[in-house]
Amino acid sequence: MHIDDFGKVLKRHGLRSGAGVPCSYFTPLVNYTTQDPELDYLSASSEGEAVAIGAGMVAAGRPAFALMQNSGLGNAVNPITSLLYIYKIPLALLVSHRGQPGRPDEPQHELMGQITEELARLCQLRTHVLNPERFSDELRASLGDGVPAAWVCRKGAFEGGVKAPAVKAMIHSAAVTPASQGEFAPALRREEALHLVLPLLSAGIEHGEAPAVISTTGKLSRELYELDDADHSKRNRFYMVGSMGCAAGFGLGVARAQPKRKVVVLDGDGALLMKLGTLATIGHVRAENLHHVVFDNGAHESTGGQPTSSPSIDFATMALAAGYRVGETVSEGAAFREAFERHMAQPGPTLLRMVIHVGARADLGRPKRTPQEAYGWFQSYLAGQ
Ligand SMILES: Cc1ncc(C[n+]2csc(CCOP(=O)(O)OP(=O)(O)O)c2C)c(N)n1
Repeated sequence: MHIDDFGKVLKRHGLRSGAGVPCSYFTPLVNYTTQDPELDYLSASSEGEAVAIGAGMVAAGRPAFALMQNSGLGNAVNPITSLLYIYKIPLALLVSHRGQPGRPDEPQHELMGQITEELARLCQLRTHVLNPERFSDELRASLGDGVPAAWVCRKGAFEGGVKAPAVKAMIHSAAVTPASQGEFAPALRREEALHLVLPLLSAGIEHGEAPAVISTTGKLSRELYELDDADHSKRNRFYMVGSMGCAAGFGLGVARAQPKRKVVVLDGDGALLMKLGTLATIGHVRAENLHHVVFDNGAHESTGGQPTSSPSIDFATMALAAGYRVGETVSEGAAFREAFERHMAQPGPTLLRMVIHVGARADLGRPKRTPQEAYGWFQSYLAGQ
């Protein structure tokens, strides 16, 4: 299929946004998505991150696609099964088919080549082999039904189009130092720290102007849910219950789709470490409306408190090195509140690391709303309804 014709179909169905990781089968497609000024395409650091970004875009009202090599379908299985599936997010996945049976290819593609379509179907993606004559109808059907779908694209599926621009990497190297330095001893637990910034997470909520708040999976989302008002009606919240590490990518998707809305990502150290590449993606695109907060207890507390490598890592310096405008560490309540407010008042991306104690209430509940209800509320808030 000529890539220009394919692009016309995407646009006809409103798909002007997406993210992905390239495959050589997709050279015409990636050259097209990265160079067409009408498209907002982000180069992701992993396929799972691309799915999270695309899902955030869809949640914020922009139909979106994620493109990947089939080897990367393996990297994306968790966000597909615990983000797209549970929230029924109709992202369009374009998956290349390296290692197609009967066609000689590199050994590393052999097994995934055999199981690509089956894996996509097992993940309950509505799965098609890309056929130019059927693509438009299939896309319309999946968007209409609100189901995530995959198109497996064989070798030679796309042709023509513009060439990739010559890359001349100008590497800038500099020592970066965060404003905050020294030792940080925790004073609060996560729930106490969250409590301090609740008013800032809800400012403007009645007028539809509150930030979009995305909280990472595990106890953080459960605590935020419990702290929110009695009927749990804070519709600007997206309490993630899966897709560990994807809160920041999802937040980036929302931030791209709604550049005038502030987006707050409430992350954990374990989750951030799982998709550390997302720091680079956010920093590279200089997401001005994104504010990243990491509740760092040095542990995977939600699964029993096993240590993470966070104590030997400086997330604030890493964020600065990745292109964030601000990277800062705090550990005390008043400093946290002050820094959070200050970060929200300036252009992002900003990263605030709040060093906290391990510890949570024994009677901590779990979200009572179904994932689809919760997603519907968040989506309708972002749509201004
Ligand atoms: C892909 C994946 N791996 C592992 C888990 C299990 N898991 C759920 S929460 C969690 C710990 C998260 O740690 P962190 O982000 O530091 O947050 P904390 O629990 O300390 O608040 C783990 C390992 C998961 N949900 N998904």
